[in-house]
Amino acid sequence: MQDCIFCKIVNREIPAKVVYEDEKVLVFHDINPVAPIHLLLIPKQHIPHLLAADEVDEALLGHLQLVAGRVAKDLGLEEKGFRLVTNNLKDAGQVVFHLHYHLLAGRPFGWPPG
Ligand code: D5M
Repeated sequence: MQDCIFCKIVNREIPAKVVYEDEKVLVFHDINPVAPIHLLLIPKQHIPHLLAADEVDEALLGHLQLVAGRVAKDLGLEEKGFRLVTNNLKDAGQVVFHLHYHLLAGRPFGWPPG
């Protein structure tokens, strides 16, 4: 999608610190980290948010979660754990309208979130 910042990262039109890539998914460092580890996992395909996803995206969404687990393992988070968050639309605080999961780790997190 033309004006989407994450599509531009996928197309290498703007830089990002990529830590994992396959044919469907890209994982890179968040530009404004809120934890010692703060990665973004995105489908390469432009899906604005989960409400815009469909049955045809089922395998892709499953794949994204498996990648999150693998990346977390590679980062040595088996013991301490991590948080996986997706903000959908305005009240959740979504600012980039290309579906993404925040993988957060490296410090304890409170519940409920603010
Ligand atoms: O979070 C959107 C997230 O996207 C936010 O944590 C900043 C991050 N962001 C925005 N632009 C970039 C670039 N260019 N590189 C890396 N990270 C970026 P949301 O869930 O929509 O509130």
